[in-house]
Amino acid sequence: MSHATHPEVHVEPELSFWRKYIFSQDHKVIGIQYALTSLVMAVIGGILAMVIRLQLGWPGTRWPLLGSLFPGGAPGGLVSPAFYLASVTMHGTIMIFFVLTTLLTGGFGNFLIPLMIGARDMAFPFLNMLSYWLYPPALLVLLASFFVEGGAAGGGWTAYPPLSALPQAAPGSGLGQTLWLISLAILIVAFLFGSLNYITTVLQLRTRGMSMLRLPLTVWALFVTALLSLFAFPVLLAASIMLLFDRLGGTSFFVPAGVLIGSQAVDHRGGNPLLWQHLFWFLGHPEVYVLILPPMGMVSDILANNARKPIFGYRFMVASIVAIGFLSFLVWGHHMYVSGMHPLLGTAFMTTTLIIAVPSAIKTFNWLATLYRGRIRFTTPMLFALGFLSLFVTGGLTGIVLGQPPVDIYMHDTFFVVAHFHFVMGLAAIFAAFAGTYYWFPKMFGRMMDERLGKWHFWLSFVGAYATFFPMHYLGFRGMMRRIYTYTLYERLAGLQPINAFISVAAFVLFAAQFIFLYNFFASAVRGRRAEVNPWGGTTLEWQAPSPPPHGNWGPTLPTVYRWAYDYSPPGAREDFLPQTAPPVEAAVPGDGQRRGREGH
Ligand code: HEM
Ligand SMILES: [Cu+2]
Repeated sequence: MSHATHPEVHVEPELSFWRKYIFSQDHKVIGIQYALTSLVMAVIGGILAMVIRLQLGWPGTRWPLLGSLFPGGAPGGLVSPAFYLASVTMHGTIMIFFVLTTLLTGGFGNFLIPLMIGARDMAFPFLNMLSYWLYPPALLVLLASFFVEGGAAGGGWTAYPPLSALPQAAPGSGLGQTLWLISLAILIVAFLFGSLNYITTVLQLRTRGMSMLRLPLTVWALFVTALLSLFAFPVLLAASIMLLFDRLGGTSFFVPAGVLIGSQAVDHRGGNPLLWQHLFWFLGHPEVYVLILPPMGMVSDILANNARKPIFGYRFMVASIVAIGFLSFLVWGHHMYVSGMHPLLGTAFMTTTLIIAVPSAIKTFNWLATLYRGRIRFTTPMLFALGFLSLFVTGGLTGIVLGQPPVDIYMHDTFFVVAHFHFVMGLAAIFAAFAGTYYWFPKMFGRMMDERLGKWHFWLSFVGAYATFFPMHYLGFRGMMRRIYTYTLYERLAGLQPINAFISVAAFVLFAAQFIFLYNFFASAVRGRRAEVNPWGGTTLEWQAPSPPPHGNWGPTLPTVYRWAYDYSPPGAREDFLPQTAPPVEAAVPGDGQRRGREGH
């Protein structure tokens, strides 16, 4: 559909409750469904993190409350080894696939893309509804695995064979692992439906005047993210199905001959576990960018809005997003330096890994330049966006350290890696998601979130995040491994217990602080202060729609775009911003010539 032929009037029949809120085809409802379901999963993933921290802080201690919460996993209050490994695996799986991916693309992507490009909905609303409705079955299958014989999968979120391929290998290799694979396969189909929608919508449904180089960076980031998902996820889908065949169908894609369990030889031959590692990380590294590109986009818009300045280096920002997206397919081998790869190949992956740091650094410097001499408003969304910046830089720097094979061979699978990816991916992405929630909440629910609670939430989370994860670098230097049940059994690691206890206490504070957010979120949705249409003085199109926007988003006519998304503090304008819909004449005042230069976008 070309831009000029949008249906201008769109009469909506009155919908039943079911069609309106449950089986809805409205991108905003689907976005909120995705976000709320992700929130439930985040609570479950968080509880599992607390289980992990209880065991690591005080290995071998009995916690009566834990015993009554998880009678199977922690009989008598003592976390069992199998339940510990299942907690680690499910925490990682849930947080990466069922919280961050679903929240950022399914939640923010759905809600924001049509609004920010001036469309009435996604290109394929029915497919969009299907995408969401694959998510609950996937998560039910995943959570059901806690209750089956042997418990949930225990082989890590990376599911390396042979542990994940041989049902008899360990308790967590049984039915739990099969359900894990099935669940992931269902969820990947949901992601693919979503990606097709986001890509088509951005390419086809932009309103009049919204050229690609006038898109807000949030949309650029979500667009490239959708391309990454589309190219990367099918590889994991195929690999998961192959692994299911190995487990259930007698094939040997990933299991070599001669594996012994106890003294029993397994009946497999000819496979290679490294094949899984390649397939997994061919998805896995792009996946980490699926989780960080949308935050980069959202933070760009929130920083510019709260600094009241145009984003610095817009075209470089776009180019960096595209470059990161492309390069993310060429670096997966940096997860496999210890797999016995040829040193020359290791050097090649090191080189691509260091190159990908360049566009990330460009973005970081552009954000700093955007802040420079801005009239900064320290709103809650802004605090979380600044928090993102800090966490992303902290985690990014250790990425450069880990990218060197000689260093990584020592650090691999230690807590140094845990610290790295929690900063750069987990924390940074979650802080950006909080920034986005506080920022777009008024558009989602027509009410404001409480700023005072928001600031408490921010400071406790920010200090809690550093207190929890920063000391993990040191644990890694000391050689403490990841995914270890009782490190105190090793004499050289026993002395690390006090630091681990400190980390656990900090983690409990961090966890508790999130209840401030939950309270603020639900209380504000019901009785927060009513939001104006454009409470933050934003330039982008969503701030022109009513709060919350009706089904179809816009009145009888679609908005028309005349300028880029960053006309903050334009010289000579009446207000300190010009929305993208402001026609050039409105600003025909002294100083106009200067601004025109930027309108070329
Ligand atoms: C400057 C950019 C980055 C570099 C150079 C880098 C480098 C690395 C390296 C070399 C490892 C492997 C360490 C090991 O397993 O021993 C690693 C692990 C990891 N990185 Fe990064 N990284 C960067 C950015 C990111 C970003 C942006 C994310 C996510 C948004 C991310 C998420 C992860 C995750 C999840 C792991 C752990 C994988 C596992 O379970 O083994 N990294 N990183
Ligand atoms: Cu990677």
